[in-house]
Amino acid sequence: MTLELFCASGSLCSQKVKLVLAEKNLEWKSRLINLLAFENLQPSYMRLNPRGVVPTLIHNGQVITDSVMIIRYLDEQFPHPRLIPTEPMLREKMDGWIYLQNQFPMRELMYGNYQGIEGIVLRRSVQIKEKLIPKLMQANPDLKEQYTSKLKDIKHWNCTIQNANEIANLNTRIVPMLEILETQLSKTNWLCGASYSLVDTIWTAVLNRLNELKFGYLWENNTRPALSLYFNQLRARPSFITAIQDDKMPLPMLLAGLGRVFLGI
Ligand SMILES: N[C@@H](CCC(=O)N[C@@H](CS)C(=O)NCC(=O)O)C(=O)O
Repeated sequence: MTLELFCASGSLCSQKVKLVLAEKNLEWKSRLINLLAFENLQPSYMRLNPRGVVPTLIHNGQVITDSVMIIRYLDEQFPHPRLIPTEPMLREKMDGWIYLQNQFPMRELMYGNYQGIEGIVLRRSVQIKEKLIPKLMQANPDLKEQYTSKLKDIKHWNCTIQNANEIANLNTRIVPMLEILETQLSKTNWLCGASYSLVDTIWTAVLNRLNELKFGYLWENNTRPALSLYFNQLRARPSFITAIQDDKMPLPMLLAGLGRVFLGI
């Protein structure tokens, strides 16, 4: 049965899933959602994914949302190679790494730190979402609950990224997080020990995003040598090329998104 993935170009959470699909060499069908054109907020998508976010996986008629749930599901269904350790202690360790990543607000960090035109487009898109959702809610009363909680989340997101102090505060949380990684990686090659695991896919996407946001200096030039070596090893994996390096937004989609964000068309 086909694996169908609703995902978005450049989306961190989509990249986590694409990395796992690539590590397992699985065939899958891409259903690209244009976040800049707010396709994730459209009623048909909100019915599939009530939080209106990517990714969403469809497999054997099952709809699975949330990147971590999806990658766990993929590992259960397609255990070659197995990416979740079998040893209970390592599983617990894995959960700890997932928790550490989940409690770090990468979305706010990204939207708050992107510079130049990219930053302007992204921040403006969140402002537009705030105006768009009440209209969508009015036109689709059956989705009132979903849109209400989406709107609450967007308002909070918008407030945070408009507040330079909050973003500066968030930025100060990066180093302690990297220190935890450095301590582990000075002892083991991978985060859960001797073998590459599911959490290494998650941190590939996160470290790559931090690097894109110009925080790579926090591990480069011997600042955190174990983390630097780890990141280079992650980047050298074929999965990195397919899931991240080649993850560019198709031009027509980008133009449609820019038209929507700047001209409202
Ligand atoms: N916890 C969710 C978060 C998903 C998420 O926030 N996705 C982002 C892209 S990385 C998104 O769809 N943003 C659009 C929006 O919230 O409007 C997961 O891991 O799947």
